[in-house]
Amino acid sequence: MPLETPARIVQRLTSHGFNAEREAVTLLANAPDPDAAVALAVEAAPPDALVLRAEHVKQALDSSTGRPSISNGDESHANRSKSVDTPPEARGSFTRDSNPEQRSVEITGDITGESTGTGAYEDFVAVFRDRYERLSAKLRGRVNHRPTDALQAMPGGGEAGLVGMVSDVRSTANGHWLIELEDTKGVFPCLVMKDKGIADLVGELLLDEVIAVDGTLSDDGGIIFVDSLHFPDIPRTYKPNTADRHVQACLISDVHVGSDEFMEDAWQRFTGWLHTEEAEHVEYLLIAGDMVEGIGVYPNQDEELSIVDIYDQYRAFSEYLKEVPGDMEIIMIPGNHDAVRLAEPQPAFDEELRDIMSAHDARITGNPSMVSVEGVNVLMYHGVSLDEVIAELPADKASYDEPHKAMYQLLKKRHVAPQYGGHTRLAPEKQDYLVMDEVPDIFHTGHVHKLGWGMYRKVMAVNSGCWQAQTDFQKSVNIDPDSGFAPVVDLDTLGMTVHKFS
Ligand code: D5M
Ligand code: FE
Ligand code: ZN
Repeated sequence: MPLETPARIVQRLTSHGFNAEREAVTLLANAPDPDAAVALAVEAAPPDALVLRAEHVKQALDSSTGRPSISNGDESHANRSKSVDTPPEARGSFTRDSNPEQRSVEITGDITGESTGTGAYEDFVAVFRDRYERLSAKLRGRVNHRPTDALQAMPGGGEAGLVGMVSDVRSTANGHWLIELEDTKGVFPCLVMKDKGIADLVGELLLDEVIAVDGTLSDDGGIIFVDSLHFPDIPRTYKPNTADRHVQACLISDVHVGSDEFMEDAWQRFTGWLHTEEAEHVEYLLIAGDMVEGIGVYPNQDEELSIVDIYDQYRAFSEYLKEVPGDMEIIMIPGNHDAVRLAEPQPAFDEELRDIMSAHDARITGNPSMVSVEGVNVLMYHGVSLDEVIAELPADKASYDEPHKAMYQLLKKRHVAPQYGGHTRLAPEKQDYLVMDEVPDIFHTGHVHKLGWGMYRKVMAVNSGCWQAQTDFQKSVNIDPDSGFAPVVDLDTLGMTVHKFS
């Protein structure tokens, strides 16, 4: 079946305000005259229906061929008799065995409605204290640690360990590294000699992340000479959860509707493809932020807007969402271009925006959120901190060309946005929602508009590309975006396939 037909049908249905089930589109595509069939189906569909279902299409096609039309009688009976008596129009179509009753989605770690921060100084103290508590708990068993005040009271020369938040990293006159670690009692200096194997790890450090060190106290007791350095990390023995059946999730982000560079054609090829047999196991669509281009996000952004009103941008996005099969589950979080607070964690879209996007019954949650999809834990995070990680770390550890490696660093630090300040705006809350308490099975981010994926200690890290062509700013700084790609993960094996639509 050529891709054009379902794609064209989907667009026509969308223009009539319908989101459609895949089987409905397949039935229409296989009709002898698909255009006439669409017209019939649109006319016959219930006036209040948002989703055009296969049964609507069957009814419309049946009534046009003089088959007994379905009255208000027993609907289940009617459906049964019809499925035995397959209309000739549907021959050659495939049957989807998507089983909505087998689906399961559960959301945890969502800030929406839980935000208590008032922006007061104490809240910043609280959020860092909570970060320290939760990340240090993952490290305490790894070193023979003491709080900084106890270290200060210890005589020199003995073994010493410390779990602390990185408050400073600088090189000494001799080229060694001085790391200051802070705990709830104070700050303590730790020296990593340049000729030690672990010196390479110093390049991976970001301010405000929590690590542990082990070593020897100097003779005067004022400094630790570090022998080993530990990150909270993913346990090497981690075994990921997988789904019990063959089912797939498509992971995308950065749609940027409302931008001159939004790639409508690629998007429509993608949504058309979702209606084909090749995509029959793709039952979930995860969107990791930047649904729309927004307004006033970057300087001079208004020069590249095709839609200038933010609500109109969401209305247009909602229309594009209607092209996604009505029988797919959509889960989405906001990004830095979306109309929610910028500081992370970001709560989900408010009622007004949800209302605008209601045609496809998407699950809408905060940034970040842990989403359990058929037992597979997917950590969705937009990814603003990736800019920071890439800027701070050496190119072999994190770069725009290999965004998944920057994600590995976040997994290692067990925090989605370790360094406070710079690009990443942090909301003061009582709790640090950005700590990765639980190990995800899939880590899904976007934001940098580059496609990259890979396994870090059995965790699948995926940075989806975008649906926006290169902007003037990106041209000026040589960012060459990966636009129009759809990465698809098998939830039963965590295997990856990438489809290109640009
Ligand atoms: O950002 C997409 C990528 O481009 C991300 O890596 C940030 C970078 N970017 C884009 N525009 C700007 C400006 N004006 N200043 C700094 N960095 C920028 P996204 O936010 O998803 O559009
Ligand atoms: Fe983006
Ligand atoms: Zn972004």
